[in-house]
Amino acid sequence: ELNYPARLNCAAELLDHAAGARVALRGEHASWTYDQLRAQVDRIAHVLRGPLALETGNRVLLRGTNTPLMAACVLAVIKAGCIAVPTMPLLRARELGAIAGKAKVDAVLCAQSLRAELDAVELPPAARTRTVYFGGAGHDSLSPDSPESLEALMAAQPAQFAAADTALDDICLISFTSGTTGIPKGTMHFHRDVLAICDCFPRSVLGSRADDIFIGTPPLAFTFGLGGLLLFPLRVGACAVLLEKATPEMLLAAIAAHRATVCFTAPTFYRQMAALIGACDPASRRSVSAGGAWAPGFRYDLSTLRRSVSAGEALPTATRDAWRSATGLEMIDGIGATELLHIFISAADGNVRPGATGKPVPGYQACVLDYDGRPVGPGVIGRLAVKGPTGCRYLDDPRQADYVLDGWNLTGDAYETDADGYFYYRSRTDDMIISAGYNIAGPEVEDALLRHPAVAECGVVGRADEQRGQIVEAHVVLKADVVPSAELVAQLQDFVKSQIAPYKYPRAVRFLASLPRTETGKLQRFKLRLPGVG
Ligand code: 3SK
Repeated sequence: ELNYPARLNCAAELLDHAAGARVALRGEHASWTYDQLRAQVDRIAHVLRGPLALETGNRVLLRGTNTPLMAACVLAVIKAGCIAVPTMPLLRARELGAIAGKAKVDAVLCAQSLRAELDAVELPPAARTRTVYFGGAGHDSLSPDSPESLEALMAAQPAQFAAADTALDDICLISFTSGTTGIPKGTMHFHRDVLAICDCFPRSVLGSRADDIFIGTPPLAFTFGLGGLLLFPLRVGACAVLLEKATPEMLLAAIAAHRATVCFTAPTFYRQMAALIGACDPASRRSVSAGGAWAPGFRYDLSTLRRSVSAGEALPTATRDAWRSATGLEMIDGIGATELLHIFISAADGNVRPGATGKPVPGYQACVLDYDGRPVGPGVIGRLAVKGPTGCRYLDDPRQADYVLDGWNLTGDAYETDADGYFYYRSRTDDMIISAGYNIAGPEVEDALLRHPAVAECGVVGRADEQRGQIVEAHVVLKADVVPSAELVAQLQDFVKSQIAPYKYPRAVRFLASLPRTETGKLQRFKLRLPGVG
């Protein structure tokens, strides 16, 4: 049971309990204790309420990579009683403009390194005059007394700010998702939602602790990253390492350098990291796999890592297996949604069952419904419905009525349960391929293809077909040095037939240089379905 006081400011709650001298955030250029983070947040909150003249409930667009200052901006907006509207760093001017307009933002805090795209946006006039920049370096930095410089404005402010007196169900965050369809939706979340996600998955599945060092790749603008790399660590007084950019190799090196204990990233990253570890000297790799001490000469010391969380996309069993054999770690898979803020089905340790995402995270309920909204039993694929302390509230969007039915959130995922109550992801509801009367889940075919040594990445969709209604079409990215050929197509088809029911094999196979993905790494299958693709 989650009980929060009627008057609640979640940013103050997260910041105010941890021991001041402990390190809260480590970035590439700054490392802050809890006391230092609080002081930065408070100065920014003063800037918002003072020089920028914002009022409670005003909306502030945030644009920045994962840095301590960006994290402080998010917390400051909320502590000041305003509403944070974080945006993904790679968004272009047109997308930023659509978000700024839809959210009717009143101000903007933007990283200096990302300002070029923002400067091309037509912002609401009040927001344009209240746009400030932070975090430049070298020739990129603003002069220390520029009225546009957040740091210059902060320097004139006191280091203590009394948190705005907000209610537990005041909105503090509007998180945008373009989902896999490309049309952005704003999801609104309360102060109590922010604490609820910290008090559900991290407590009952992850088991986060004050001595943890969190690390990972999802942007703070994606609620997967906001939770895993800022809110969850703060809730237990732990430390988070914020990486401005990371390749799989850089993440492995950073885990080792920071002695990280908890990693949050997406399945494709784990797959690539497992491949890099696999390429190391096998003798030294074995000592890491045994969960033991780091072997000298081994390139990546992962001996401190105790938790690896995968979400943002379905986890292929092949990837789970590859990560386990490379590191000895059992991955914690989870499904979350921007609409529900964070992970609501997951499993860890002895509760992991092969192929299953897990069970509802304590605090959440889940069931599988047929297309008439009736619950179906184990072994039947249907629509996932979820209920819990967080839920979908779209900002001014008719799609609200499709998402929430009788208090249940219909996430758009096709799931199946087993007799023990485990939930198995099958596909997005609109990714089910119906071919000659067979229901085929694209991700199952993808998992089979990923086991072939020539395949680096793949996406499987249905393509309209006169005879079969649809056929299974695989879009395959080959590993470096593998040459596409008709023989390879036949080999891949035979391989899939040897792994899963033969009627599921891809009748069409196309080779691509890369797959279309959202900024959060989700495969955009709708793009693979466009005419002329492949
Ligand atoms: O979108 C997702 O898949 C997700 C996963 C975990 C936590 C949060 C989100 C939005």
